[in-house]
Parts: sequence; C-alpha cells; structure tokens
Amino acid sequence: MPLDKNTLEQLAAHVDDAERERREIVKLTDAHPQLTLDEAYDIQYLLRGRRLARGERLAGLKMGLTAFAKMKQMGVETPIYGFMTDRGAHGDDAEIRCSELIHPKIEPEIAFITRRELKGTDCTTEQALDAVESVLMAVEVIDSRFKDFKFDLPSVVADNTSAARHVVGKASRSPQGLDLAALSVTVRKNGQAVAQGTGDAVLGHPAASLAMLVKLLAKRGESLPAGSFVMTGGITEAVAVAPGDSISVVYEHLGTLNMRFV
Ligand code: OOG
Ligand code: MG
Repeated sequence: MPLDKNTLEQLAAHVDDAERERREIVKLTDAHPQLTLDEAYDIQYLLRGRRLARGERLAGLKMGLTAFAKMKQMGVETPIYGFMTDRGAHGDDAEIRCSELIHPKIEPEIAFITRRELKGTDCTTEQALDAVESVLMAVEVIDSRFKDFKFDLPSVVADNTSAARHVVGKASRSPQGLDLAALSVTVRKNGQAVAQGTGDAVLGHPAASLAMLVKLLAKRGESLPAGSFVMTGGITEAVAVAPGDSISVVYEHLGTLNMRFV
C-alpha cells in the first residue's frame, strides 16, 4: 500500500531531525518495508522544502553511486540524486567541524555549471557535455544519518543521498580540450595517497552522470535549468575522516583542493 502524505511528512521530519541533532537512525525500510523509490524521492523533496522554508538556499544537485567503486562500497547498484544547500557549502582550505557530523567520509568529484537548460528522458552524454559551461574541482563530505552507513536505495534517497558538506574550488575552466574521462584524481590524507581514480570511473564519463541526472529529473517532470551547479559523484571509494585529518585532492589539469577536519 502506498504511504500516505502524512507518513511521508513524518519520515522527512525524522531524517531532518536526525541530521540536525546529529543522531543515527535505522534505515527507513525497517519500519516501512514497502517504501518505494518514488516515495523516497517524495520524502527527499519534502526534506528540501523544510530546509528551504528555514532559509537555506538551494546550491545545486548531486549525483550519487555513479561509480562502480561506490556502488560496491555501499552494496547498492543504481545511481541516485540529491540536493545541496548553501549551509553545506565550503571553499578551498575549508575547515570542517566534525562535531556537526556523525561519521563523515569524503569523495573526490568533478562538478559542472551548465549554460543551458537540459531536459528529457533521452538526454545523451554529448548533449549534456555540450551544455557544460565550466568544470570545477569538488569534494563531497557525505554523512549518512543511518547507523554504520547501512542503508538500501529508498532509505538513502530519502536521506538526501547522505549529502552533508561540499567543498568547491574557486577556479573553473571550460570543458573544451579537457579529456574528463582520462582526468586523474588522487586523494591524499595527512600527506599519504589513499585513493586514486580517473573520470571514467563515473559512468564512463562525468557528463554521462549529468545526462543521467537529466533523465532522472525528467521522470519527475522536471528539467535542469541553465546555470545549475551539479556534482557528478565520487570517483573513488569514500574515505573516512576524523578530527585532525587534512585532505588534499589533486586533480590533473585542474589543481588541488585542500580541507581540514577539526
Ligand atoms: C550515498 C551517496 C553517494 C556519491 O558520490 O557516490 C555519493 C552514500 O554512499 O552514502 O554521494
Ligand atoms: Mg557524492
């Protein structure tokens, strides 16, 4: 039986409160095994509504589980999307407070800003890439509200795909002449290289992830407006961080993004 509007609202409040109170919860399907993926997106949109109503501003959209390494790490097999707000936004050399987070992990990502509207269930990688205005270095700090990062697809979608913080480089460049599939990324934690990958880890090409986002939005009757900021998904497995850790992510052709966890 589909969940009624009241239950969806309650579940949105439940994940929202867990995040604000930095409290682990169990995956939503334990109490609601019938929760569908569509209903999970309904909950995510209600969560977004609650946060925007509190004065947060939408900063962009993110894709998740677009890399095989990530799917394997999380035991989940379908790409998903979520949102970011200005509350989670940081720039290079960010200092990120672990006291506000449950069990943070970082993911190196390629981000895009689009220059024209993208829409439709048949959006191709070429169309998506052609709509990219600029490419940016980004690191997502994920922090599942679920105990031990254990979830299934509907639960993680309702929990806004574990989104918590995002660090974005100031410099951006045009995708022209940049082979994003071959672009290599290395994560250094406290000076040691701990993860490495190339852009093709993300669905073969980061622009394929952008196209996938457009197709997922189309299923809900939405398009991606010009000027959208999109994070295309972790290239490597996520790396756990704790107070005292410093992270540098080196992006071939783009630069280095640094952050400290306190
Ligand atoms: C879900 C979010 C994954 C990514 O970039 O793959 C994600 C999770 O692993 O907790 O953001
Ligand atoms: Mg991510």
